[in-house]
Amino acid sequence: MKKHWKPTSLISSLSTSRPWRSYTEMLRPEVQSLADDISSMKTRGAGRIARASVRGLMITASKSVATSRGEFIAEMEAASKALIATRPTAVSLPNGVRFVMHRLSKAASSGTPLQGLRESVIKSGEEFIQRSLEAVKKIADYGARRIEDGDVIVTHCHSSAVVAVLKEAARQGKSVKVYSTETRPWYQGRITASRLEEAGIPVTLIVDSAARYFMKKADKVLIGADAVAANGAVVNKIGTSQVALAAHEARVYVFVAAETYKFHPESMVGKLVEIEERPAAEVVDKSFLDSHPGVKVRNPSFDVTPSEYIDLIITERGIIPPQAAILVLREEFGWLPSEGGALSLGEEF
Ligand code: RI2
Repeated sequence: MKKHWKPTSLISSLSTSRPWRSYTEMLRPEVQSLADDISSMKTRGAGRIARASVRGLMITASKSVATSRGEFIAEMEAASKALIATRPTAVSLPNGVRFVMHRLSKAASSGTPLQGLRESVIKSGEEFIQRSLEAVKKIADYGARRIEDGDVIVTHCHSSAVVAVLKEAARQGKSVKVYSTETRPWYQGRITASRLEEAGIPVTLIVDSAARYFMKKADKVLIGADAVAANGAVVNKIGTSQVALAAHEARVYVFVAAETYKFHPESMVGKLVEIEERPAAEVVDKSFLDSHPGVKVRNPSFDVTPSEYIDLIITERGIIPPQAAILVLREEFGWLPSEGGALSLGEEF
C-alpha cells in the first residue's frame, strides 16, 4: 500500500558548542565520569542516556554532604546543567533530568526538609527509570502488532526500542528479516545486528549508502528517535532522513519507535532542535587530518525527517500519526512559557 507526501522545511540548527564542562566544578567524581561516558558516547542511545543522567542526579543526592537546603539545591542544579549539556540533541536527557528536578522543586517549595529533598530525588529518579523501562516494553508490545509475518524491515543505527519491537514480533512467532545499516561513523548498526543475531532474527548488515539499493525489497522501515518535535518531525541518527526519503520513493512505510519522553516540549513554542556536531576525528583518523590541513570535515550526528515521510510513531501510550505529536506534548507537558523561566512539567513525562 502506498501513499503521497509533501515535503516540508526542516527544523534544525547546528551546534558545535560543548558547554557542559563549565558546570563541572561542583560535580562529584562519579557523576563527572558518568557525564564523560555520555559525552564520549561510551553510554549512548536516547533512552539509556536519559536513565544514566537520572542516575547521575540520584548519585549526587545520595552522596551530597550539603548541610542546608540551599546548598543541596545548588548542587543538584549544577549536576543537572552539567548532565543536560553532555549531549544537546536527544531531548530524553533533559526531560529525564527535569522530571526529577521538577519534583525536587515542588518538594522544596512546600518546605520539605533537607533529608526529604534528598529522598525526593532518589524516589523520582527510580520512578523515571522504572517508567522508562516499562515504556520500552509497551512500545515492543504495540509495535509488534504492526509487524506482519514475513516482513522485511530496514533499520538505521541502534535503537533499543526498535530492537525490542523486533524481538517481541519474533517472540510472537512472526518471521522477519532485517537490513541494518552500519551507521557511520560510530557503526551502531553493528550493535543492532548483533542484538538481532542473539535473538535469532535474520539480519543483514549493509553500508549506509546501500539503503536505497535494498529498499525495494523492504516492507517497512523501523527507526528510533532522539527527539520528536511538535510538528511530528523526527530527529534521529544522521542518515535517517535519507533512509526515509528512499522509503518514500519506494512507497515503503516508515515507523518510528519513541517513548513520550523523547517528545520535545520547547518545540511547542517554536524552539529549534539543536543538532549535535561531533569531532572530525570520529570520521577520519588524526593522521589524515594532520596530513590534509586543507580538508574540512563535518560530522553532524543527527538529522531531521519531516512528518510527511513518517507514517506512525509507536509510543508507550499507543500508536499515533506524526501530526498528533502536538497532542501528546500538550497532554504530557501542558503549555510552556514562551520564553525564559523554568519548564513547568506536568505530572507525567
Ligand atoms: P533508543 C541513538 O542516538 C540513535 O539515534 C537511536 O535511534 C536513538 O538514540 C534512540 O535510541 P546515539 O546515542 O533510546 O547513538 O531507542 O547518538 O535506544
